[in-house]
Amino acid sequence: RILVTGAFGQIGSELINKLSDIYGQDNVIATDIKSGNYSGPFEKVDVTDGKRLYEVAKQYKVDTIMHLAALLSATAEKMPKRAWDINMGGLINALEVAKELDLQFFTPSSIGAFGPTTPKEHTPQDTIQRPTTMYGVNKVSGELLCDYYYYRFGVDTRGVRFPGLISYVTPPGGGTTDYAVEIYYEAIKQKSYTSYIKEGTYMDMMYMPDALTAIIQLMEANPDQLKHRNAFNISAISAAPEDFAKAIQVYIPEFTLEYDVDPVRQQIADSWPNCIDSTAAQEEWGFKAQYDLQAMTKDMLEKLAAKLK
Ligand code: VAH
Repeated sequence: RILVTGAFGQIGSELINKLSDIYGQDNVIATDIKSGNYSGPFEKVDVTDGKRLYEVAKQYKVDTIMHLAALLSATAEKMPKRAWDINMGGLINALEVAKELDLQFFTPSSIGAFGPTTPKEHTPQDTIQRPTTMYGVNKVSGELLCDYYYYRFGVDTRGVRFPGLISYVTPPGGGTTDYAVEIYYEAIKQKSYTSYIKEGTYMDMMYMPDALTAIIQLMEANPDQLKHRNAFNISAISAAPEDFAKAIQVYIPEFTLEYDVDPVRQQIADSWPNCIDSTAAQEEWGFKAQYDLQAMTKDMLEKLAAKLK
């Protein structure tokens, strides 16, 4: 039985369906601060309420927690103290439940866990992590906290550093990489997009199906193979806004891209790597992304054309 926090966010809303397909919907307990579109078990849980989280995990006799509830990078910069309370308070509550009930534990880190002094090209699995955003501080702290719960208490914690995730089901909320999702919606709606991230800004990106597969593959991996735990670099695509425009123009030749840079989100993006190295994940648990920019663009435009009809 798996309890998912943040179940109606960008990752959660697709993860609960993927987990239901594999393990059966009765075994996937969705929790969030608001209800959403899911016909399986749902419980209203605010992850800053550790007692409530413990009670739900105990009531449903779960053996795994996938902790996704968090504020993303741009939102966290608007309300850093609140971001600390949710991102760190929620995380340690979830880790405590995993320790008390002996649960397997997943939570994502991010390329946001790196900062301006991190090598930007082929960023190594083990390297300098001095992020300059509250979100990044939360992600580095979260990685260290999850490793601590593994070494100190034996909790089976595992995580990945997600790139910007692109999906057509639930839009992300308050991220820096959200432009890479918006651009597809606007390409369908009005054949043009104004990017708040400037030309030539490279970041790691990944299509949601690859992200979901990575979570399940990592959680099912043989623990004896894992030299790392929190958290694995994984990436699929390194792209800048103009690369998305070129890929879209193959299907919508008249698509145009303009720029109106948002200095706050540009500064966050500039502090992150251009492309990270996924070798450790490939070697330790067989990570392999299926979607490149062209395949993702084809699928995104097809699915959105149907969704936005
Ligand atoms: C964000 N989508 O932009 C998230 C993610 C790597 C980016 O952490 O904050």
